[in-house]
Amino acid sequence: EAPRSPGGPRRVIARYPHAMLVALAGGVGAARFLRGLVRVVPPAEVCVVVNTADDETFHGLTVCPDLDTVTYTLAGAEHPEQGWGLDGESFRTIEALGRYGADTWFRLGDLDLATHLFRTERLRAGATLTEVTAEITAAWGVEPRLLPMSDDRVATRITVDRGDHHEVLRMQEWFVRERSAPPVVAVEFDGADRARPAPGVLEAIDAAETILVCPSNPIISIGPILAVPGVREALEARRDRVVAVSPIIAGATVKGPADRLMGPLGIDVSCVGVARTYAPFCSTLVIDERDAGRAAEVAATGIRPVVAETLMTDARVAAALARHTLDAVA
Ligand code: FO1
Repeated sequence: EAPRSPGGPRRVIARYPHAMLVALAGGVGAARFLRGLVRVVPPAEVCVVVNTADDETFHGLTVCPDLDTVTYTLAGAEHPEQGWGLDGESFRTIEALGRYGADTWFRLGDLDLATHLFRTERLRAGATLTEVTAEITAAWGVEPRLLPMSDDRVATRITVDRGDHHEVLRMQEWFVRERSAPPVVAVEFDGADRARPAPGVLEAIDAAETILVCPSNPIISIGPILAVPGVREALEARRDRVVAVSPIIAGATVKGPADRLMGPLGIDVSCVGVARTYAPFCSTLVIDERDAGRAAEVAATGIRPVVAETLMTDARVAAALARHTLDAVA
């Protein structure tokens, strides 16, 4: 008999060459959702395709915020309020760097630095980001398979309005250094057109029973994943098996700058705007109870709306949301 798990009977994994559930993920919102998901399905059946267009080089180190946020959260080691970085973190090294006049606005924690040192050295030695990510997740005891969307460099560039001129900022410059304040004019994913999906990404989407789009920023978290050639097409081919969770509740973001990006790019800051954006590749959208009154508008975009509590105040709510999301396409 198959071993039991809290999520019900384990399915026979050996029959499936790839993980049965694929999740497309950005940072904090996705990580919280995935923490719920692994409570209701066997973690080893989950493959997470993670945005890497927020990645940046700081002090010579390759920092991959979304990969690390998902890893630390699934390991139960994340900073509970921030959502990113490690619990109980200190910042002595970054503060000491300030003595030399180095940039300190991106707060790399003392313990977090170990991850960036290890990753940078392994990449320098010739490992791919996919390989290093597998090593890092294994070291943290994280069971789901984490795949960067690509091993090739893709970088989000945000054009902002400075009043008398436009300026192109790197994602972390706009988001962290400038606190998402400068008005957005355009968003581009530098390198996306030449990027190849990381090994296993398209295969996992093709083989998945269900593909989940986590409650992440549609523009700068899910957008870059879709921009990697082949990914959007792979999702379109599986559209009836793709289900998303709206990251917008009652016209506002829970965390992060989605509202500062969607509006200027002509996307309604609502679950309806998310529905319109996702409709070409997604058949079902989980919207929040507070948005139940907009279900008909969502349906009119061609996506089937399903109403649930989506504000993940703790892991128990996240698990219930994951269960609802899976049931929505059962
Ligand atoms: N976010 C901040 O708002 N301020 C920071 O100083 C900061 C540092 C940081 C260090 C490592 C890391 O993995 C993430 C960090 N983040 C910080 C979060 C990061 O900017 C965002 O999680 C994503 O890029 C958006 O998903």
